[in-house]
Amino acid sequence: MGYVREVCDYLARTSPAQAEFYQAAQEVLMSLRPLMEKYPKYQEHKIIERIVEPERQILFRVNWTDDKGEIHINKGYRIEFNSALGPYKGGLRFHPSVNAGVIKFLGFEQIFKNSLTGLQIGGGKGGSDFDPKGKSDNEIMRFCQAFMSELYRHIGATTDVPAGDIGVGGREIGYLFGMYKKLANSYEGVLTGKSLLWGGSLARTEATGYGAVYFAKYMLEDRGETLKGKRCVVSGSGNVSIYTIEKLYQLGALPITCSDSNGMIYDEDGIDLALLKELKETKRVRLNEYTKSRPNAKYTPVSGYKEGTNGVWSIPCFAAFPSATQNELNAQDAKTLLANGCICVSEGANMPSTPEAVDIFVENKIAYGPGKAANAGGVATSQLEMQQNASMTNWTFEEVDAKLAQIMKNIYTNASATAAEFGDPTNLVMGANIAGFRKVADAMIEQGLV
Ligand code: NDP
Ligand code: 2IT
Repeated sequence: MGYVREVCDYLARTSPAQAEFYQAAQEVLMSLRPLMEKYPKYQEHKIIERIVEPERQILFRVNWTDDKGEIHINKGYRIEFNSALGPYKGGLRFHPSVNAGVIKFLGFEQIFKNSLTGLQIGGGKGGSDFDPKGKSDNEIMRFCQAFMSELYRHIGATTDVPAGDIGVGGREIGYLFGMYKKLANSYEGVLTGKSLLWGGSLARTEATGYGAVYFAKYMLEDRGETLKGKRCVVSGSGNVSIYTIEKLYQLGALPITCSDSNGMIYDEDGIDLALLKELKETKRVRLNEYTKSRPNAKYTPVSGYKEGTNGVWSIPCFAAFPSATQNELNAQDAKTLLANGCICVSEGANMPSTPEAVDIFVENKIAYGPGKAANAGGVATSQLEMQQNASMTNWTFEEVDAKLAQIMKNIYTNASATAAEFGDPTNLVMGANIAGFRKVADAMIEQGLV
């Protein structure tokens, strides 16, 4: 069908230089072809043309002063992509690589991910090109306050509910919430990922990583396999990676790698989780510090990776958990993983595999869980936080974790049943894209042209 090319050409012409957004859009649109052929209503209502266009894009200036009093200017973004299923929901990313195309790709993915959770949440994303690395606590606070001094007028517990993403964790959510409360004069569940002292949900911190491992578990169960006793490789060393590693241990697997943007750790005895948490959550230092306490582990800087590859994916494993960032796993990495016997890839990060790598996983029919399905546990648990805030109750860790596991199971069942319905049962890329899209599209049709 020519419409995929037409829409992609239209996007390239009207929103130039947004490579990550075209990549995300193209993958979804390609997957939708069997659905579009079977149900002409989506074309009649121009759902594709409408869904690729954000409902609202907010771009703003953020000025702040560093500890020396010097003035800095950053770009702020909040892209409110689609509200057919509920208030806009999605994280904020603070990283120097952030631009409109990155936020649009993340917001676009979020629409379908949020739909897959089965909960009432629309899709949005935001952030800034601010670089939190090396900043003092006071600088982080001043930046978050400056960022919120504009964002507060656009968000609210029933309109748009941001959360964390790369560079935004519990500390940043605290400063953002404090400023929102002051400016809006309202104490409400306007952000998720809050502290347990003031409205946060137990298990939200753990949810994305735990969810990605649950997703792998359900994919493997269907194939008569388990993670028990299996070597697993994980990239990144932030929120998603740490709790992926924690859940892997709980299920009896052996996570042997982690990484940051400077290099990777290979610890064949298993990553020392307590040490990793101390380095990354408490001390906030670089990963090369790990070998000071674990001399038997091996640290390889990025310059030591084989050219054009990510070193993490060269370590033989049974299952891989990309948990750092977009396009961190390319075709060569995918081939290496398969050649070394990897049969499962569950994406904690958003769009970590390049399109060529995705094709290799799908063609080889491995248990491949694309990000919008496998990492949906984070946003799902954010919605559980919203539910608790709205009803002024608090659930136990076990209650939230059990709901998370059930949601991940439902997502897997829905994606695989939809893949089977459209003739390719192991293709969870198609299954997740069609299942996520179909619900949003039907809601848009029912709600009229708004
Ligand atoms: P964190 O900021 O906690 O950690 C990010 C990790 O990824 C760090 O180890 C970081 O290394 C590494 N990283 C980031 N950017 C790059 C890059 N350009 N190149 C190499 N390494 C990089 O973020 P999260 O763990 O929250 O997020 C990780 C991924 O998971 C992202 O794709 C995010 O969108 C996705 N995600 C997060 C959810 C959440 O609830 N937090 C929910 C669903 C998906 P360094 O410190 O060197 O930058
Ligand atoms: O990509 C994501 O799903 C997130 N960063 C979490 C979003 C959320 O609202 O919890």
